[in-house]
Amino acid sequence: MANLILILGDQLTTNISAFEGADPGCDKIVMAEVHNEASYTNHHKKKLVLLFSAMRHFAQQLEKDGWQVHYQHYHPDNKHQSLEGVVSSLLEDLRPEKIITTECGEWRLHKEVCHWQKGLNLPVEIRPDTRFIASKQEFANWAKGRKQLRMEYFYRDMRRKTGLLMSPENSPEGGHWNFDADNRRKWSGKPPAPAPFRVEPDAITLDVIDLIEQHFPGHFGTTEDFHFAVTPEDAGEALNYFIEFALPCFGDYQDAMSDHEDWLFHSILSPYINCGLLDPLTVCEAAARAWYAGQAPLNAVEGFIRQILGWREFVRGIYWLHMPGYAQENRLGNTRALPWFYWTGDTKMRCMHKAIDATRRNAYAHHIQRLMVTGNFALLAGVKPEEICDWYLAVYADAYDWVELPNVLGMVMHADGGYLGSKPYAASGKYIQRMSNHCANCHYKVSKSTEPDACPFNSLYWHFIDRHRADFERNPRMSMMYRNWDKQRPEKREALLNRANYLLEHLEEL
Ligand code: FAD
Ligand code: DLZ
Repeated sequence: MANLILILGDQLTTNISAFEGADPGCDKIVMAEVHNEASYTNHHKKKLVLLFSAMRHFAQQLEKDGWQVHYQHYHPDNKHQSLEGVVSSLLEDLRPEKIITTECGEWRLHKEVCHWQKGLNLPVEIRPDTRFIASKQEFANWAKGRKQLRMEYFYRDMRRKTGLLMSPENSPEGGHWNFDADNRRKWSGKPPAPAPFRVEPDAITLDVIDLIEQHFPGHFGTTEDFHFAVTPEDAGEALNYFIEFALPCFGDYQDAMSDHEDWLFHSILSPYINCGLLDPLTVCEAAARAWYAGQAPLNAVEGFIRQILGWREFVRGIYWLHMPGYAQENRLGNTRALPWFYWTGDTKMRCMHKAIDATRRNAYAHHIQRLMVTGNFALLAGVKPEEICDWYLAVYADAYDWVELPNVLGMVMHADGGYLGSKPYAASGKYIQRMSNHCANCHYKVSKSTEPDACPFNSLYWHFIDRHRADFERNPRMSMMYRNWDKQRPEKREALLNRANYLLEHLEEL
């Protein structure tokens, strides 16, 4: 008897476990564009275009390859607006023996699918997502008994497991596990950054753009200049393009920001890796080959591989180990609402304006913008984790709860009490000045702290340090900050706190 195989919008590959043992002659594939998934957050319009178009291309390819596919195109009047509704509507006609699916990336949907078997009165086989390098159990075993988790040690295990950048003697290539110290250069415009890889929209993508414009007008961002890949072939070309043109400088300028360049030397591959168009291990192997072939230096290649083999796997492990409780964490007791300018980019702070405006146009901002600009500001201002997490989940083409939540709640907001990261990434305007040219074009003066035109990051930084003394004073990585704060004259400290209090009361006006 036939099985019904459900493929989700972020599972767009036949290498997904749900396909294992499937028979094109008898099993039926179901894919559906549904309101519930398209609107559980205010998804960026470009993310909706990317996913619906990639889903349609994938379904078309499956049909060409001889699979029977039931595909629901989005329409607000569709009878079934949830995945369960679509699946249940097929059962009477198809009478499958069971439903097969690969586990969802997000707790929200996973919880629902786990109840389907009872509701649909049919076996539902949920298979593990083998696209990840470490299984959930493997990560849980590694984490067992550790009070704090450190990505670096997990990453070394993943290097050993995959053999990536390991010498024949099983030691790290180049003699070190990590070349991060070499990866902190400011970018002055040279060498020029490559333009992002572009795919011009085909007829399917153009149809989807019209659909999103018509039915999702209130969603964040714009569909203008959509140039993402929507097929595995084009995503593979995006990978080749990155390896050839950006990877050689990826390491040097990994932490840099620019007033004139949105993408710098980043790969822009996360939207594809996360929805199944690219396989994470294949991406790492391609980067490693570039080093062995002498096409890119080790600091770049190791730094890039660490992001995927280390950070990406690490945050996913933490997510599944601690959900659903993790989403409720707020150890710094933040209560402030997210300022409205996160949705408009309408702020005189140049770095914030640039990061949010790029996000609105591109559904993309690179890591340092997310961490040290929009994230840092939310941390310093004491924004409620729930509100800033909702923002990050909505605005990026690569955003899914399993990767967004640990990055925002753990890495940026330190709301898990330091479980994911050993210290908060709090920084004053000096850091932004050191790594970018934003400050030269800013309304605020990074050299000032207490005056009306002083950079808000400066006094907010000291306010953060002061108000969280009990949380961080004994953290060895923070003690120097407290010594510096205590060394300042009392009048200076008071002026800084007064200025920060004023800013906190007038956040919307910044
Ligand atoms: P590159 O800089 O070229 O890095 C290469 C790859 O490494 C990325 O494609 C990605 O797959 C992986 N990677 C790098 N850093 C991380 C990380 N911290 N966690 C997981 N994977 C990583 N990444 C997402 O995929 N989805 C998110 O929703 C997301 N939200 C984030 C929110 C915040 C506050 C922060 C600080 C980081 C977030 N990241 C997220 C991680 C990272 O910023 C993005 O993966 C990266 O910017 C994507 O751009 P890129 O493909 O050009 O990455
Ligand atoms: C993100 C997303 C969107 C916007 N739309 C759909 C959809 O219509 N149909 C679908 O199957 N998947 C969609 N997705 C991806 C799911 O939200 C994703 O599979 C879950 O969040 C689990 O990671």
